[in-house]
Amino acid sequence: MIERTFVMVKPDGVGRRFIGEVIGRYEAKGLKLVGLKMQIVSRALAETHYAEHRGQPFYAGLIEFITSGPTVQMVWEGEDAIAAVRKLNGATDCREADIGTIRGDLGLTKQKNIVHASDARETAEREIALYFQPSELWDYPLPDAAWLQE
Ligand code: 3AN
Repeated sequence: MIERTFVMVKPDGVGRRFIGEVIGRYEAKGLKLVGLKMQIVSRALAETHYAEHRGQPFYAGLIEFITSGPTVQMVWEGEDAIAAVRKLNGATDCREADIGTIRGDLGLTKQKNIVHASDARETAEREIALYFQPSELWDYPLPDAAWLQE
């Protein structure tokens, strides 16, 4: 099923010049970019985004890290896009992520793991709405669409 997912290139990914690398991997897979912006995430927005992790030992560090520098927000669309992006990203801890994935190829730690992506339909809807207005999402045809859906 065609679905949309939210992705963020975290401050380490921006700082290490991996914006293009990340976008390139999703594009090569066949996903379609339908939203894109760059910002330093405010503490309030970060706390809303990561509300489910409040109380975890890594929570304070996570908020500190995610607000520490510019980040890139994206919405990607495609056949089973949520699972596709998470497979491309690899396991949360870069040390356990398979080689061939973004985290497995490019990262060394659990917190500085380059990208965030939604893990389910409801999360994707919530995160897209948190970072994008409907008018910032673009519906446009791509000529190869027929090759990229079930
Ligand atoms: P994912 O981003 O793979 O869905 P989550 O949702 O479990 O991972 O965790 C959200 C973010 O919190 C991760 N991207 C990672 O940066 C950070 N995180 C999760 N667990 C830890 C941990 N044990 N130590 C440090 N950071 C963590």
